[in-house]
Amino acid sequence: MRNFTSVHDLGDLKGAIKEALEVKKDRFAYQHLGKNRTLLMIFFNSSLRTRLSTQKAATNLGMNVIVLDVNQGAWKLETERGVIMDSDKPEHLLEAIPVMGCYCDVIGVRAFATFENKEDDYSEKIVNQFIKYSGRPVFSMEAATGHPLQAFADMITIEEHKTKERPKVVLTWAPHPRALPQAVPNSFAQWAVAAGYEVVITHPEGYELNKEFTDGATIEYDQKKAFEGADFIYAKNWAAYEDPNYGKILSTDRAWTVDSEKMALTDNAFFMHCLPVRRNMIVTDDVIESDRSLVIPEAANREISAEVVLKRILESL
Ligand code: AN0
Ligand code: CP
Repeated sequence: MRNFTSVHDLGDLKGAIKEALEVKKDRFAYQHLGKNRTLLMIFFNSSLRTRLSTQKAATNLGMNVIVLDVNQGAWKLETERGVIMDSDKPEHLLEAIPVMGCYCDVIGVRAFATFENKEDDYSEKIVNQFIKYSGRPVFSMEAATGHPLQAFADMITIEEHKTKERPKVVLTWAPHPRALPQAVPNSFAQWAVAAGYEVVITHPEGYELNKEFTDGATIEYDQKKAFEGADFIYAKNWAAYEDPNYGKILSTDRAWTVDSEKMALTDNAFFMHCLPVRRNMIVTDDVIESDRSLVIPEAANREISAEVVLKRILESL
């Protein structure tokens, strides 16, 4: 595997999850793969888990790691070709990317949707320029339309906790005060369908996601009905996808907050969220603190998903 931006890059998902569970048993078994190899992690946006877990995974594999926060200490980057660069951005991405490629063997990129232009976001303009111009294998650390390292960690976590062959997995929208990308719900829906689960998505009207990612899932606008008999509840906020409201907040209705009353409708479901989470907006304190909450195991599995992805990229060099 050279690049990793989507579930399609992994090939057989079941096989990849199996490989992840093997890596988890002995995460230092592949140190030889990363010797004298350098990972460069580029962040256009903030991060706690991705930053720490990916660096940990790389060091498990014997790699050296460099981290660049583009907005803290690097030159501000122009991303549009053809502009007269007389603004506050002294450097163009078209020079910066190949320069970055000179100093490393693998590049991880975090570049969220900006919500300024839907076409630019959904064509993954930034990550695709890294793939095209860096000369290095590139993997997504959450791009405009997907967060595959998170979805991979979530699938590992579900496999570790499920008690049925085909659990009912519910992705629920929940309120949040700021407009958040569709990357996490897009990937979660797509990967959960690919994993063979029964996938139900519930959200207020107007929050429909891009069908390319939700194909194979059922949409249920009644949140309580969706929760009935669920084995896993995955909460996430996202801003509207459909035009003319792309990137907009249509609701902050706290009737959609996940609480213990709604969890009681499920089949003793586990609660999941990728973090960071706003308590008592997305989920109440008691639900996230309950013994059915998987938020910490999910975060722990980010080290494993990143290690499998880096391992496969290193094997291809
Ligand atoms: C980001 C998002 O919703 O995509 C990152 C989640 C992993 N969350 C925030 O910006 C709060
Ligand atoms: N879940 C996740 O990607 O967290 P960070 O934004 O902190 O990296």
